[in-house]
Amino acid sequence: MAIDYQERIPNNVDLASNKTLQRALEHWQPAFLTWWREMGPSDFLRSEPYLRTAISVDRAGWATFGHVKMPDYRWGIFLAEQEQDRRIGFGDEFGKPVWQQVPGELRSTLRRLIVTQGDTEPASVEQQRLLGHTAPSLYDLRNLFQVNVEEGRHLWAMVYLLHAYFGRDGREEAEALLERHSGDADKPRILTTFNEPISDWLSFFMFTFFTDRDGKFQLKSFAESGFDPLARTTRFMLTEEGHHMFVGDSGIARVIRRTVEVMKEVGDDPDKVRAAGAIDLPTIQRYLNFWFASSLDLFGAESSSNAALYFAAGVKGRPDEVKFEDHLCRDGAMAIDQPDGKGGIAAENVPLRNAMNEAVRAAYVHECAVGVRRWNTFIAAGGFKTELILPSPRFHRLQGVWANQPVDPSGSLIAADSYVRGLPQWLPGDGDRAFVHSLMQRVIEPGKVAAWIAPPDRGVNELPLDYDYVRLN
Ligand code: BYC
Repeated sequence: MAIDYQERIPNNVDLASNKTLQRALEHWQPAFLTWWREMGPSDFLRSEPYLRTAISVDRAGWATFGHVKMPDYRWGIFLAEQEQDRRIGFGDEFGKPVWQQVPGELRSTLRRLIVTQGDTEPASVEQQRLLGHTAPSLYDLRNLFQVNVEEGRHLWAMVYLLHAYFGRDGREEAEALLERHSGDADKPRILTTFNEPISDWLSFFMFTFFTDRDGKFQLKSFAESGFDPLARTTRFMLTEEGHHMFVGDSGIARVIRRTVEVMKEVGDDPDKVRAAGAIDLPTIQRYLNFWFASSLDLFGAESSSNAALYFAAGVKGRPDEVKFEDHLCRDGAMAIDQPDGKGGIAAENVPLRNAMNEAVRAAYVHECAVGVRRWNTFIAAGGFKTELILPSPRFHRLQGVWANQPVDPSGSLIAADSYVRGLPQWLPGDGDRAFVHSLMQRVIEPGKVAAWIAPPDRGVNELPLDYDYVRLN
């Protein structure tokens, strides 16, 4: 369906034919814009970044590019095309037709999941709101704003579902999505990672690599859902998500490449690397440890009756469910290591459905490891032996069986005091943050890049690197 951009809310869901829904969303729209002005990228309301805007769901050309003031961005509602005769691909409902409405008995479960997903989107915009002041280049500033407006669109995607399928409670939840705020002592965001500050660009790149990748896995799980509007919405969201992970992956690669250049000049002593204005590898490792561990928490507990229920009911599957042989997972178990309470580790057999969070987390860890291996090739190419390491998934966890356990990055349970003594080597401390913050000076001359990060390989949409990616009005 073609999208009418003259409409107040661009959409491919034929909003005009449902006046009640249209009015409800038009009522929410000013609240969203107020939130954007107050909690979105601070002080850039008049700037015009070169942004990609979704205009259809066609594979061949779903977006258009142009300079846009962010409050004028056309946040629209786009669902992937409906598949004819789509069937549920997993769980007890396997093979039955997907639902176009919410089944009564799953109403509160689905609402809770959609709210949790929706909550992360504005949360990330809030977390990143001050980064524009310290962007290392106009190219990076543009990418930050691209990520921000698309997270805003993903909020719209979830708000559409709440309004269209959950009546009054849905409308109330949509309002509450703008009332909770990242890091707020009274009304924080729902999931821990989304309350962590992102006050420097190294954190931003780690977040877009590790946390947006959790987003990818969660969205892929929803893309399998028996609730067809949720599946179609998340399928299209995944199209945009790829760029966010690219920003993280390429951002970290550029930081490392610059660090290696400096190491070639001054050697690998972290103090000397810092004195030469680059971020030393041990600091990068500590940031990596923090964001990886925090993002692992987003998959939930290793053994989860919630996860078993979602799978059984056909609400939330596994990413790319079609690739698995057994779509029912009624039998079988996964051996999951956990602390035995006596200082040791014991494996427990968790029924497959209850172990869904862990199965998906394992696939995520595997994908993260591919990224780290690629970054290590840049270090090796510089002639250095140091390697960045993905810590054990048991390290520094706040959710699940490993929550608050004294575990070192290799995954060994250690004495509590050794753990406390080890933490400054393993996680970013005040000194690391102060140093990284000291490098965060904004660079706004087209084509120029801050000294702590290598230039990108190429520009956006085949434009040159010295293009005016943001017009700072
Ligand atoms: N922090 O049974 P359990 C993204 C809660 S990122 C705080 O293990 P379950 C994005 C849990 O809610 C993707 N609380 O949980 C990325 C539950 O609480 P209640 C976001 C946590 O349900 C970058 C209790 O602990 N999408 O899109 O199996 C930028 C028991 O837990 C946490 C989703 O998360 C935590 N980390 O699994 C922008 C998908 N973990 O209900 C966007 C929707 C668990 O007992 N959410 N808890 O009060 C879900 O599918 C599930 O809620 C979870 C948890 C996978 C998160």
